[in-house]
Amino acid sequence: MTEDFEFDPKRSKISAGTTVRWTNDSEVGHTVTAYDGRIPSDAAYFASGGFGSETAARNDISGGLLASGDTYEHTFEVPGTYEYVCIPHESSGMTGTVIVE
Ligand SMILES: [Cu+2]
Repeated sequence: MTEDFEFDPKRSKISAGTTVRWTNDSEVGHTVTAYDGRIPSDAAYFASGGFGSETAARNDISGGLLASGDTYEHTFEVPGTYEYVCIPHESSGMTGTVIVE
């Protein structure tokens, strides 16, 4: 059983080429939104809803929401550190980190 406002695990370490799948196992909507500038400079931006930038994701929060039971996947090709956030719960500290080796 996990809390409603956190990514679990909050921090994960994976190998390049790994696909990560986030599943919303809570009853409220969440986003997975990469922070612009907090991913490797040559890495592809990622966000639930398919947005091309953090700004675009923030301008359409509902478009990025994962409902209860929804999943979002991203394949990490470029080594480095990636930080991301759930936009509606940013103030609750709902952030996560993926380290790609
Ligand atoms: Cu959230």
